Amino acid sequence: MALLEILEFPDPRLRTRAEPVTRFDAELVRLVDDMFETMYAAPGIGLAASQVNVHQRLLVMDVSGDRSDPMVFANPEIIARDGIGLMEEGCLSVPGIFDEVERAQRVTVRAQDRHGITFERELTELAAVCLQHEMDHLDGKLFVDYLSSLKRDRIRRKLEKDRRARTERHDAKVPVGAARV
Ligand code: GNR
Ligand code: NI
Repeated sequence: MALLEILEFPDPRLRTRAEPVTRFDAELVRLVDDMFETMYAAPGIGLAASQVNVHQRLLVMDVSGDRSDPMVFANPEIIARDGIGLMEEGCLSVPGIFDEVERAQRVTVRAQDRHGITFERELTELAAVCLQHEMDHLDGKLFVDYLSSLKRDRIRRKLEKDRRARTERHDAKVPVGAARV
């Protein structure tokens, strides 16, 4: 098992459109395991492969709060949606930012599991919101894209500043004269 690095807005790699999963092999099962480990450690309730720089149509979720309902969706498609509601969202790729987004309240999703078996599942409430949020990632879309360009620019500048501050702190740990590779 391994923790994967999560890309952060405005990294252009988050804008990649993911390709269908075609190989349901041991490597995919390992990727799914690593995505769960990364998501639980963050902690988060969902993670799309796009966020860990793997541009395949794959996402994991667990909205149970006690790790009791891990869900894997490969090649997900929403085949029915119902209702509309506003929900406060956050994103591991947009750390520390929360805002309201309009989403369908109930969705039926058809997808494949980690072994390639097709299933359908109906999701409501937080699980429905999370699935739509994760599926957006697979199309290179982030929740901040639903906000005004003014807010999005402000968020981008804040995250760039936070990232610079983090980089400077790491630099300070490097002893003077030490080799950098
Ligand atoms: O952990 C997460 N919480 C969350 C809360 C409300 C709506 C969506 C989410 S998904 C997010 C993890 C993440 O960034 N997944 O892509
Ligand atoms: Ni996200």
